[in-house]
Amino acid sequence: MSTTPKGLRLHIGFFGRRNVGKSSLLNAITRQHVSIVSDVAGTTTDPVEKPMEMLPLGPVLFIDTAGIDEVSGSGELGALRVEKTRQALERTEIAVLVAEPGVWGEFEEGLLADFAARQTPAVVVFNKVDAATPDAALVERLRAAKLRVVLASALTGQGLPELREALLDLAPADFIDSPAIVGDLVGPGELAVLVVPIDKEAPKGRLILPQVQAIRDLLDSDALCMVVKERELRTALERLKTPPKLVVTDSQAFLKVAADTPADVPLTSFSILMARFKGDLTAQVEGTLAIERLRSGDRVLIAEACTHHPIGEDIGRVKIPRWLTQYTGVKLEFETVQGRDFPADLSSYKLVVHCGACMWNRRQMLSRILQCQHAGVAITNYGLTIAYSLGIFARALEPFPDALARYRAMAGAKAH
Ligand SMILES: Nc1nc2c(ncn2[C@@H]2O[C@H](COP(=O)(O)OP(=O)(O)OP(=O)(O)O)[C@@H](O)[C@H]2O)c(=O)[nH]1
Ligand SMILES: [Mg+2]
Repeated sequence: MSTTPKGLRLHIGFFGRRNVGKSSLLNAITRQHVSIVSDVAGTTTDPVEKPMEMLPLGPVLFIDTAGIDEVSGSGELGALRVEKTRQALERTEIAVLVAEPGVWGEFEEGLLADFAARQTPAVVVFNKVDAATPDAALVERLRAAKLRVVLASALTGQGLPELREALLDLAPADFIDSPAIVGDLVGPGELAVLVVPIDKEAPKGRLILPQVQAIRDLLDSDALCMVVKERELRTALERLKTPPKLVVTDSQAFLKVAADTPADVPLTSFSILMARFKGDLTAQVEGTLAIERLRSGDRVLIAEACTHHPIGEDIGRVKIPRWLTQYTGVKLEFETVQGRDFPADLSSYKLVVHCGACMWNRRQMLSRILQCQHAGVAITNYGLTIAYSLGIFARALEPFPDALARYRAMAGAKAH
């Protein structure tokens, strides 16, 4: 990700008076010490730019500006700081105005006016709420003006999930949407084999969206694409002169397809492709490992983005509960929700197993992931859960080196 050109990174600027905690907030949100923090007002002088990978947003460029206020804004040096900050504002795509409780005036109003004039989306953060409470009427007035307001503490971490969520909400759509489903994994002229079972659950006369999107994405990448049912896979592979670059299967046929695909051919599922395309694969890989911690009586929430009538051996209601129960060997309590009915209070669940959210935009899915992280609840998805329960997790992650490395680092010797 460090190779992402600066121009393609989302530029997030931190503005505010001296000493309000801009650098501290930035460090806290990135969990890295990128700017020097001190209690001497005026520590940051030039804007500090830091390219980061901020989950779930992706490549961002944080700009930590020098604090300006009545004292530092006067004189020659002050004029330079003001000018530098103005320049930072010019390249800022999301502005974070940091203030501390009890200090608000023309300076903050002026910055908000600047943001508005440039049509730069902005979030106001009242920092240091561990030490003092911001004026309720002011917070109310800002919110009434449709501004995002977050009460935070860089010291305790309070409000940081809300700040991340605000940044996600304010980010432009073309930044949020990840470009590739599968085309980046299969080069021009290379072959992908897609395994599509035609069973009772398959809709009559057509393919489902992730399958169609995968085919289209492969065509866009000048790749070759072969589509087979799981029963014909072995014959199809035998007929090929060279092995395919990738096999993608419906998760429900994972075991058979894994058995029929030579070990040196990378294999994954549509649902795992969707975890990357619509969500955050690494975060959901981390969430999957919560399966190891499930105990008897734990509640598992199965969440489906679409509302459909369950048919036969429904994946969310029958198959995933069965596989999870077999793997863990304990009695779990499953609950299913559909569409927008996602519980506001997730605290009673140990794990959320989400569908691939193929009908949603990425922001919606990322927002759910953040909601879960916020509540301290692990979130995974259908394909990842199935691969894990069936003992082929590492294999299914092979096409995604970052996610695989994360899994190996977390699972250590137990990685399978
Ligand atoms: N109590 C409390 N103190 C904080 C918090 N955040 C920052 N501080 C303290 O406030 C002081 C200033 O923090 P900085 O992060 O350097 O502030 P800044 O806005 O970057 O300052 P300049 O770079 O000078 O503009 C430091 O002493 C921090 O430890 C917070 O959430 N709570
Ligand atoms: Mg600073």
